[in-house]
Amino acid sequence: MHILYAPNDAEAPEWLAALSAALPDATLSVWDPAGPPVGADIAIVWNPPAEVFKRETGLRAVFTRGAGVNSVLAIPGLPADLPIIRLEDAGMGVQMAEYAIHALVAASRQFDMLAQRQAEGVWAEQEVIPTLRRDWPVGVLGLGQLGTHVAQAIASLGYPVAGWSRSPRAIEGVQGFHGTDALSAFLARTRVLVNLLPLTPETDGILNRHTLSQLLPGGHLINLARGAHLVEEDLIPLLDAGRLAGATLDVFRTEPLPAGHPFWTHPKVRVTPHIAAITLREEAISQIVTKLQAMARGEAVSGVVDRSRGY
Ligand code: NDP
Ligand code: OXD
Repeated sequence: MHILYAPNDAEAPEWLAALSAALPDATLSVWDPAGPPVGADIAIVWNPPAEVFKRETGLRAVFTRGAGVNSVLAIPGLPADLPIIRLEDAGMGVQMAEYAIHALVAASRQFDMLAQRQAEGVWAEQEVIPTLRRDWPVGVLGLGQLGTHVAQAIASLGYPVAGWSRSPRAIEGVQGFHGTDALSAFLARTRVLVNLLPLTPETDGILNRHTLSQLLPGGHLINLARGAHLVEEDLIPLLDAGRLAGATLDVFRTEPLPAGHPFWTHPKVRVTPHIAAITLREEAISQIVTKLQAMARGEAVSGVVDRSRGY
């Protein structure tokens, strides 16, 4: 087996060392944009250039170093029958739950307001009102590997939680909505909206003036999936008009978020640099190696992207 690791980045030496320890018989290469084809049959990629697929014509499977596959599927000329296998949770679900809960309780427990009062040197005890969880219904867009983890973690704190998926999903403690026809009903019962959808032609721009206006009063948006889900120019007018109370954004149409972008300084927007769930090398390699070993035994593996759905 010849594995090509194709982000030629600072992490490459650690990935190669760990892969070599787990698969001592494998040949390993790092992508060299100026080099010749290496004859790889497996690639591990993250935001790969199209040249990887033009040059390495013997690939029989591609693993992604993350959960989202939109950047790989967008590559022109990606061979139609090449299996793309993505990370499934691999330690990201718990990170997403931590992030979503942090953003949720910053609003529901008034921690954002209290940080402001600290900056002013004000003891704000009289301003704090008890949190009634029923006043903070949470809706999770996407009930896959990560959305399910987030929905269950928030439900365990006693918040009313609903989720929206393409097909019906039965998750204990989570009210299920599915399909385009159910989106409005899902939004209308939601105050805090957490986005964990994959980016596909159907979900591109799904967070827009029309959909966000359907949230309950005092709504918050927590976008943890992809920047292109949000129509960025729609958000600030909704915040300024008081139609939304806040937004916590981890992902952006252009990353890094350009200097001078209004999100950097808007008082109702929290920005983090695409870190909601970081790929954990040990978990990721263990998952990939387990799947490679299963494939070598001729077994089917999970996490193979359905190209017709786009995720
Ligand atoms: P999954 O593929 O496991 O889950 C996707 C979910 O979205 C499924 O429930 C699916 O429905 C639902 N869905 C897809 N299309 C639609 C649609 N058109 N209408 C309604 N529901 C839809 O993905 P993951 O949970 O593993 O990851 C989600 C996303 O999180 C990734 O694609 C990536 O973009 C993002 N991400 C962001 C990170 C960050 O650090 N910010 C880190 C990791 C991931 P169904 O269940 O019916 O199939
Ligand atoms: C991912 C990501 O999709 O890091 O894994 O965004």
